[in-house]
Amino acid sequence: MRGLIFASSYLYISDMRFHRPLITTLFAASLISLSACGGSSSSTPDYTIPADAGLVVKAVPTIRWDAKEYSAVAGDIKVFLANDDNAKHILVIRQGDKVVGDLELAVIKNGDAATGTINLQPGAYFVYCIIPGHGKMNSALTVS
Ligand SMILES: [Cu+2]
Repeated sequence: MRGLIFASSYLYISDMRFHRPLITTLFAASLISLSACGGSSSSTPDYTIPADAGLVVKAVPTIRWDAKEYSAVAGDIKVFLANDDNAKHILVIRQGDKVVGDLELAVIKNGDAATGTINLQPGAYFVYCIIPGHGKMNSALTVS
């Protein structure tokens, strides 16, 4: 940056005609890089699914999980939740209608992701969203 400032002030002193185009170019370049960062495409998710995730759940439009049934291996299960939907979701694991463990994964907006670990014995569970009105987000989870 020091070099750039020096270069532009040097040009300013030496030749006024070169100064303006340089600043304009720098400004335009920074605008382009800003829009490249801010622009999010729906086809390319912002998150990366951890390789060691034992349970991957995605919220998808409209207010659903991406599967009706999930499965996982008993023990410490790394749960990864991604939001491909546009609403806020909070995932918990339930057995019957009771929450199991203290896992609570929240994803506020599209592109958000959250990771947590829960220890589960073999059995039948549900992947559930505790947001009011999201009762459809209640998929079976078989742990074996
Ligand atoms: Cu939800």
